[in-house]
Amino acid sequence: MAVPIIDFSKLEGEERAETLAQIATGCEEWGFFQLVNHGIPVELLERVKKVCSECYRLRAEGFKGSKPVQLLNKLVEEEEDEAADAKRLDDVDWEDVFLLQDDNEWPSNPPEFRETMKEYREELRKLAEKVMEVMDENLGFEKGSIKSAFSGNGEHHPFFGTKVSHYPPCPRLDLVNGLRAHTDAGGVILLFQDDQVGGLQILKDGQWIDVQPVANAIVINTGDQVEVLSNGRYKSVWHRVLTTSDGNRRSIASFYNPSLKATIAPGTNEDDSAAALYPKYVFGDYMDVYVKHKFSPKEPRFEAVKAL
Ligand SMILES: O=C(O)CCC(=O)C(=O)O
Ligand SMILES: [Fe+2]
Repeated sequence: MAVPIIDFSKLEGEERAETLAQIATGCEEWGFFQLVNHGIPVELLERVKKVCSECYRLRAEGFKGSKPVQLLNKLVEEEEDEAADAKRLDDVDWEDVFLLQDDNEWPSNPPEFRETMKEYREELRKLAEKVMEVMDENLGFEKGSIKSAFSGNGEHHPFFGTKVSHYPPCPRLDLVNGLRAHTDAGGVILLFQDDQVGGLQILKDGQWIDVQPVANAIVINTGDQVEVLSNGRYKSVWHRVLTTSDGNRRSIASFYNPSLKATIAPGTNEDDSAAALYPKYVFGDYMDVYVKHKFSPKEPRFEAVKAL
């Protein structure tokens, strides 16, 4: 059983109908799928890998003094002293991470980092919007509906953030996760994962299965807000990253989310509200709940915003 791999270029040709159907299956049955021939130049992807790895190399000393490393060292010491089994660390992730947004400070080294990542983000933003239009079509929404919902009918800007992560080698795989299990809060997530080192897993029919590394593919998944807009047809799926002992996994996740001011509700018109399985709320309120309960089930988050 493997996460579907879909040739996005076929959307333009004779196999359009099959490709739409594959994406519909990816959204409905998996919540995750991998796109190949997605139109992002391989040459750009190669530059992205290079600048992110270099940027991490320049930051790596910093990770050695970070909270997960300190906590793990402490736990291992305690284990040695007490000759007892150490408890897992359940409140940290073994991850070196920073976020790129339109309006924050980006690393200035290596010198090509900013220009490369700006170019990459523009490409990814366009790809996200194309994927959202496919979802519109598959869900029977008017073209542009999801984007419009995310922008509060054009009054605000959707959020677009890119998280540059590295999961350094970890000495105790049994004691800490790369990233704890969660569903994503937002809209559509586009992940450029390491083509050598695996570790990402999704929960499918009660089993954790690997999202196999595929060189230069972009992994797409949907977050809690697409679950609400689709009234439960496209469920956000639990995923996690395992630590590895020898690899150093690079992963670059771009989040195309609603504006914090956008109102989110099932469907695209008032007629849908009767059969709505989810509440209507402002995305910023959802995020206030999410940041406190990211690693817990999503249903109580929907209940919490419903009660507001
Ligand atoms: O690094 C990965 O592969 C997954 C990242 C992720 O799930 C997240 O940042 O929400
Ligand atoms: Fe995630």
